[in-house]
Amino acid sequence: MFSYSSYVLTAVASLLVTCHALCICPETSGLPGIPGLLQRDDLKGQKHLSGLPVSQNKEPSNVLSNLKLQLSRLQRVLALTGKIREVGSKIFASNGKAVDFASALQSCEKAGGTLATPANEEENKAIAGFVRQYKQYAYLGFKQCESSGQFKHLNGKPLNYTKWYRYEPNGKGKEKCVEMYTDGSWNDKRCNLSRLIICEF
Ligand code: MMA
Ligand code: CA
Repeated sequence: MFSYSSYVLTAVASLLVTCHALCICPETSGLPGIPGLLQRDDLKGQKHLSGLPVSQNKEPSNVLSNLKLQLSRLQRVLALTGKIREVGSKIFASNGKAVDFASALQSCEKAGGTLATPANEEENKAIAGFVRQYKQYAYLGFKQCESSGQFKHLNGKPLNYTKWYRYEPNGKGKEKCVEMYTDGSWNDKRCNLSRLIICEF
């Protein structure tokens, strides 16, 4: 389990506590209309998040927009603290641990994701950010196909973006996994080494 899962739970719990305090106060605080403070739209209606049954919820769309805003705040916290990097619709995350390829994949899948699989330069750069952050080469979500010897995505699809280091891949069938170097370039490598876990969600 990633360490930031408990971090997220703590953050959500503290948001609920904060919400409870902030939702009760504005109506009685005598501080109406302070822009960006107590009357912020994203704080209105949060009473619904603090424990009332859903059946008593009179403002479902307000609750949904509050949830989106709170989720976006959490994403910005996680990005600020270096826990996640977002590119397009993908979120990359690492727990800073290094294990062999099969265990890395297992960890990502257990968390509901898969190994980081760069599909373009921007994604590759985001992943390389973790490699530099943790000073550990990382396994990527590619594997050498037994029959063709070609490197493929774990779902079997061919690569349409590559970032091989010069003269790579050179493993002649003995290096069936792919590691990322600090500069973001790739090397085919044996699968039984300890490499950084970076997942995508
Ligand atoms: C190592 C190993 C290979 C890589 C070469 C590059 C000697 O083998 O990491 O995968 O291609 O270094 O020199
Ligand atoms: Ca190699």
